[in-house]
Amino acid sequence: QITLTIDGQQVQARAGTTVLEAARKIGIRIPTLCYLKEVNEAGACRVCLVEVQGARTLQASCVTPVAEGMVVKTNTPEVRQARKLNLELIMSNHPQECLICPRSTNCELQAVAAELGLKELRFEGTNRHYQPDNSSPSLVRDPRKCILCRRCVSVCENIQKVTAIAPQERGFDTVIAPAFLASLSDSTCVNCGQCALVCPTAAIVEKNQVQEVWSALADPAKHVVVQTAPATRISVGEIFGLEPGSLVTGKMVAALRRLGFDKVFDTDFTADLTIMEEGSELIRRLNGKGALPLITSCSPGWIKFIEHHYPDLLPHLSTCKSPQQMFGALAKTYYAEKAGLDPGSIFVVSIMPCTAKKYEAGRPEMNSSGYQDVDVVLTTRELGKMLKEAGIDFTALPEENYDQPLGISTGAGVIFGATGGVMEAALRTGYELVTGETLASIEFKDVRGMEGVKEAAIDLKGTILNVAVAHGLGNARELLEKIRNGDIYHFIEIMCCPGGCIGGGGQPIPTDQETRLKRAAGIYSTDQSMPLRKSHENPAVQSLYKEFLGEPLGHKSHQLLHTVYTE
Ligand code: HC0
Repeated sequence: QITLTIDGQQVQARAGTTVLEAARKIGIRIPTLCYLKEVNEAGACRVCLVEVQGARTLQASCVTPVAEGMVVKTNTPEVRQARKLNLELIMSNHPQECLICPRSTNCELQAVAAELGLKELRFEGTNRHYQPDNSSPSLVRDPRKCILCRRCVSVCENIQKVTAIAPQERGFDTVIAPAFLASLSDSTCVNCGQCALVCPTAAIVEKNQVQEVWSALADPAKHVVVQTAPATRISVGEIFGLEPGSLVTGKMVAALRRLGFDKVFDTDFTADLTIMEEGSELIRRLNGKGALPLITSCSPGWIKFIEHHYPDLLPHLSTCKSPQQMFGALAKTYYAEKAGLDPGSIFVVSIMPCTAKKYEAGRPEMNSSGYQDVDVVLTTRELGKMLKEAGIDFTALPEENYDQPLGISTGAGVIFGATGGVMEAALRTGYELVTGETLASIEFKDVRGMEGVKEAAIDLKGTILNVAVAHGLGNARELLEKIRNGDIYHFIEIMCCPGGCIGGGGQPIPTDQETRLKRAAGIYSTDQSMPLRKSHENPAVQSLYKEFLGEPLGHKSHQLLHTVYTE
């Protein structure tokens, strides 16, 4: 332990702690912009300056380690003035568009400017000449709003290990962009949106498709249905001031009805269906038909990643489409038939915690209904914007139920939203299908939690199933290298984003580790509260097979619910 003094208070901190962290420990808030704990600790923005006795200049507290006997002042006239000056310089070439900016009221630059009491902008810098990049189906990059904090670069390079963007050019021309200033759509970007999640401003945001949904809702010729992803029900409340992890399924359903959707359905229904199809596929592969390990295929950022970086492992991917896409295909076939609707008039909207789902919906494989299966994907954040625009008082809404039959689900469908959830849901069903016995304890805690790669050996009454789970593409790389090196696994879950979909790139901002943990806790307690917790017990899924699909991996399933990803 090291003892230092900050603003006259003695603080004890572990060696290696920064002055910023030590100050936070005793309730002293130092403003930051580029700092992102354990992801981007670069000292680039210089708004966290403090005075350290004996040092020649003011120090960036986010990169200054504590030292024995150190005396720090965080609130002197010099410190305040220097922070303001640095902020003014950052803002000198930042567009003054706060009123119409997509991050307005949730912008860290705006918040720090208010916090520091900035009252005038004395400098006029050269506005950056780079134009917004609209090429991606998921994200919009606007270099004019970039403050060069490098958070997006760090998360893309160190957490996702994709490195699609990096600083290009020099000096005033410096811009964060793909190599050779290529567009995002021409890069290895997997559309995960982790950059948008950590961007302090609106330099990278999701591609906003709210207007397309307003137009569909206003079109009397369209029957507009909506599906909600597992991880949206425990996060959308945050936009309305609730704690992360607060379960607001009923209010979300009510809100979607108020917006005018004709039917409000649940992606959890097709998550249960995915387990039926993928579980059967696993059993088939264990019987020698197809490559092992089987790897899950429901996370579209992960799919793009394997296509770019590990094409040799593509035969391991499950042929199952994601629950989002299974839903789209069934909405325009099974549901259309049941409801007596022309599938061409059905407009399918998804509410997803994910930016890559926008890209997935537009992939050429995703039209097995004869139409584009999912028409528009909105992120959790975009749903929040729609609800605010419509003047809906979210927290005051009553709890309502999903429409049937595509709104019936089990706890197994809900846990898809957290890392390890798809695996656990598959094990709950797989165990019973393989052994013919009822599981005594249905919770597989070895595959839960935030450890980067989780492994477990599951005993299916004599047959040992080696399973592994990775979340975040950096961790996925680690696991894929093990497969290439010959480590033996039977079944693997990979989710693109840290924490799984609860940490998706379309989730409310901020999404930090504390938030992810709270959202995961919300997911697991929702599962516990559900009357049915195993996918094969979902009565609506059972009816779907009886009335329409036949059997898992049957002809119709093959046609509507499966695909093959190629290089
Ligand atoms: Fe997910 Fe999904 S669990 S990817 O994270 O499998 O986005 O929430 O909707 O499709 O169900 C996201 C979340 C989904 C899908 C499901 C899967």
